Amino acid sequence: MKRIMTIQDISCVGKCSLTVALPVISAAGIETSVLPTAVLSTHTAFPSFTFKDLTHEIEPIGDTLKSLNIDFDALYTGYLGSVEQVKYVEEFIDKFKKEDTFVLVDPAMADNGKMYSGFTEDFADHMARLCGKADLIVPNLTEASLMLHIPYREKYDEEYIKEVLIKLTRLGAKSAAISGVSFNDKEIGFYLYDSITKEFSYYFNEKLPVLYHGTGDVFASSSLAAYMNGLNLHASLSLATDFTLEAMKYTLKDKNSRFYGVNFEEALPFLIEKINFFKKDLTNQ
Ligand code: PXL
Repeated sequence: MKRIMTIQDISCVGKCSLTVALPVISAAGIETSVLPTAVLSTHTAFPSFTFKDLTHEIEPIGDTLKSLNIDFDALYTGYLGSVEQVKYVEEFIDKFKKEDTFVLVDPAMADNGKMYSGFTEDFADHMARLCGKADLIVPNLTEASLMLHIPYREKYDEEYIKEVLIKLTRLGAKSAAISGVSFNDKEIGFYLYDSITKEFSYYFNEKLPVLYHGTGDVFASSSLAAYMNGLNLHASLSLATDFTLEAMKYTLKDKNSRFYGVNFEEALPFLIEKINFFKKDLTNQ
């Protein structure tokens, strides 16, 4: 069984970070170890929340796991609460990354042209440094713009997205995928660039007329869940796009749906079915 380590906060209520990564990746048959970087009462889009910082647990937890010879097939970082936390997470990656360890960095810190509550813009420079350690980064266009110090644009074309992707990989990541790319009212998806092969690829699916919190975490977690099951990067990100849409559709359908997260739980059978279908295909090849 593959084992991954995910490093991000745990928000008691408001589905995001660890409360998304742990169920999604575990359900896909991957042992999911967690390193909670902070405990919050809710995510930071609520009007008030508590924040218990666990920054100083990162180093001793890492040292102890290392001394026990525990290792991971992938390291996945998401929302991190401070500059100091980013530094400790970088050290954790240095400690555990081997040649074949896959590192996914989701620089979760902003959306729709704005930083999440509590961050100053210089935080993006530290996230950009962390992105340099990754095999794959999955920023949205707001996060990409902040890390590259370019103005955020709501309207753009394919050439612009390609330019941004090349700049993103210059931060040091092998591949970059911009999530939430949309060139029209009907479709939304990702645009991927592999800096080793210099290849671009993309995938789009239906764009719903709603925005939900936590879709980035659903997308990143399911991408890793698929990738750890042997799908290639493009197929993993495409399946994650479909799964995120499926979760959003369940949320829309539910008259009592919460404003603070998507109904990924009911969409999990869809994800697992698709992963199993791909795996059967892979073993038949
Ligand atoms: O979904 C990203 C995220 C994760 N964790 C916390 C957040 C957010 C976004 O606002 O506040 C604590």
